[in-house]
Amino acid sequence: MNISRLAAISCATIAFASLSSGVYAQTWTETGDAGETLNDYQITSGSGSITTITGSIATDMDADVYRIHLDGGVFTATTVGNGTTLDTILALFTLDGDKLVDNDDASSGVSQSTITYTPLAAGDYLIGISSYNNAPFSADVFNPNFYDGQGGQSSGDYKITLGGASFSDNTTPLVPEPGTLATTAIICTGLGMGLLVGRRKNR
Ligand SMILES: [Ca+2]
Ligand SMILES: [Ca+2]
Ligand SMILES: [Ca+2]
Repeated sequence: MNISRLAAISCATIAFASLSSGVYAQTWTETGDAGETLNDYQITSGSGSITTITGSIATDMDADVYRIHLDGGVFTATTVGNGTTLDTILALFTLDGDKLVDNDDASSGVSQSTITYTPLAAGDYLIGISSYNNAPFSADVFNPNFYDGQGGQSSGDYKITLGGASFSDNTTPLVPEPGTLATTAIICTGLGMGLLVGRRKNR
């Protein structure tokens, strides 16, 4: 087999392996500022399980609400151990705005939060994060706000680790992590350079 053809096949194989090895971005990153009402929550979009939401409580009074799909088994969400200094509150709501569960501090001396909840049915729900003591409430069409916007005492970046959930808009094609593509590109570029040098030497 001609060596350049072999290199092309190698690159294709590496790219395919990257795509099929499950190295996908299962993270939703807050786009702009996620809303905190029934009318402007942010819809997570991707493919398959969602394992992480990252974002920012930009001011003490900021709160962010995201729409996710609960798969039907035990659902977990936590900010514990994720490197944030935010004093978080996590809350889970129905699409109608009813608050199902919330948590301020996961345990004594830990100001980050953990929720564990088994939904009656699989489906879409809303998860909210705020800064203590910007407390979560049930919302409805007459008062669509989940938070009163008072009492927040810290701000900064957060990372919510999720279990038992999928993207709400589960239609976006899988996208490999940028690092995987970059590695593939470097390997293939390296192969191409090697071939070029090899050819010049053979002249
Ligand atoms: Ca935000
Ligand atoms: Ca917000
Ligand atoms: Ca807390």
